[in-house]
Amino acid sequence: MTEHEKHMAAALQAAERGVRGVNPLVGAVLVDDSGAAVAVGHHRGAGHRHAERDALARAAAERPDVDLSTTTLYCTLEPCRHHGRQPPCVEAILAAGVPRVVHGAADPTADAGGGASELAAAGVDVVSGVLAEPCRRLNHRWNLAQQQGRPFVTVHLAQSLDGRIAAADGTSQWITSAASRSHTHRIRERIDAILVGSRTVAVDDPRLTARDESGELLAEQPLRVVMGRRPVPEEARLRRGRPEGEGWLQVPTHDPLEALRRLDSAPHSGRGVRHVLVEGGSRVLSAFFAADLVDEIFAYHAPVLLGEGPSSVGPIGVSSLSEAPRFVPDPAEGGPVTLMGDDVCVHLAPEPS
Ligand code: AOF
Ligand code: ZN
Repeated sequence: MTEHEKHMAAALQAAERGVRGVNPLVGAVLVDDSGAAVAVGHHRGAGHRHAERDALARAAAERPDVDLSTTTLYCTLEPCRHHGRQPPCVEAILAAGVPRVVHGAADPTADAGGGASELAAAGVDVVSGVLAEPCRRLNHRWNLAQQQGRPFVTVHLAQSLDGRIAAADGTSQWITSAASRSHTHRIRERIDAILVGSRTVAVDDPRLTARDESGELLAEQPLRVVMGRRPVPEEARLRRGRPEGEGWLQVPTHDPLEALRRLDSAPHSGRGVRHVLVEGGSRVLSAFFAADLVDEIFAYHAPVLLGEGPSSVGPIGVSSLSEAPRFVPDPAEGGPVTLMGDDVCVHLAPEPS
């Protein structure tokens, strides 16, 4: 391993502490001229400061003795050059007077990408492509979603040990633990939209709001999306009162890509919908899996056997093991496996291509 690769590996590790979705996972390490790390930063997720600024802010707070004009900034992603929810990292790097930047993957987006050449034009010594492959793999599905011009898709599977979502008589509350459900509500709070099938709305009458343990609404609420053609019943809880009855829409299609593209331009929090949580039911889930539109899975496995009950995912067109989509542990958010009450929550992503 070269010196550059060693520091990039540390930045990759830091990146994994973040939350991927609207934004990618990004890590940054500031190193002095003796090769010692001065500060480590990471991006916590959309709306939070970027990894580069995080590292620079930590250096300013914890190591004011270090002269930044003698340092090198390692970052897993090319520093951004645009004003989004956050100001451009390129500006912060130039303002801090950091003379060298080493980055891993390129930023594939049209607006934020191109920061490396801006830095080089301003006289910064830029090295690109160090550990480029692992840096790209860390966000491979995020990159794909950007290329396809659609929101990032997280899927939630709350199921029994044998992959079922209800008993034979339809009873399903609650299969998973309170801790698992609370985790889901925290995810609901930070995504832009939650999507379920029109059949699920008719059968389960879900509220699809983000709530705390006592049932109070959390500060941020997702747009609620019903996919499919079945009419939403007049008495559905989705329609009722304020704020319960606000912020929902129906996309009358069975094509998941079409549904996502429509959502991309649906207004939410002053911007488009860029991160969608798909919660079910089994038909909607199979449509998303069959179309390879699942970027991330949180699978909650409760230690209960339901045997005869319906399974969480319906047919996906797989007739032989060799055709079955495989998933790999997703290191984001503190690791791929978490105990939640008596449940095991597994965080997965499709195998990188
Ligand atoms: C970086 N460092 O840590 C991240 C970057 O809405 P914003 O302002 O947060 O910008 C999001 C875009 O910036 C995102 O789509 C991606 O292109 C880039 N993410 N860039 O320099 C970071 N998270
Ligand atoms: Zn940035």
